[in-house]
Amino acid sequence: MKRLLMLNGPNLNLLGKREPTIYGNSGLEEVETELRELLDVHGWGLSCFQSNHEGELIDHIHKAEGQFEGIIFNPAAYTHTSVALRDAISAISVPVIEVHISNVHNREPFRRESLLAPVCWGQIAGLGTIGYKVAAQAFLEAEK
Ligand code: CA2
Repeated sequence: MKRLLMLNGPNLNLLGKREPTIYGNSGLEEVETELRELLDVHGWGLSCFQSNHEGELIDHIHKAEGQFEGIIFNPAAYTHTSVALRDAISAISVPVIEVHISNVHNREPFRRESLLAPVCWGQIAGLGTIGYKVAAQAFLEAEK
């Protein structure tokens, strides 16, 4: 069975509980359920992992090699800081789509820079949690 991995970085466990004007009302579990439903229609599986710890995210990226068709990754604040996550993505052959719920381009200037985007297949920002589904659609289309 073809499978995707959804990874979410620090503080995204608070999704739907705080700052709804920026990040919306849906919780992470709801996002995971909707994504699983979408993939299920196409006979694909989904694994999900959220962590507030950089090393745990790196471990999951390493373990994804050979296991998944793609990774949907919201690295949260690590997007703007983590050379280690960039190196982990570079070290695997599984394609990664970077997803941001908010429009990182109309917020503070430091959010405009992603250290990870240059080593990802693509980047989606500003579509709210719909962005995760758009990323899944891209992987489905690419595998047709
Ligand atoms: O827009 C995004 O998805 C971000 O990756 C979210 C990060 C932020 O640092 C990035 O610049 C853009 C922050 C995640 C914090 O998530 C929260 C969710 C609900 C309430 C509070 C924080």
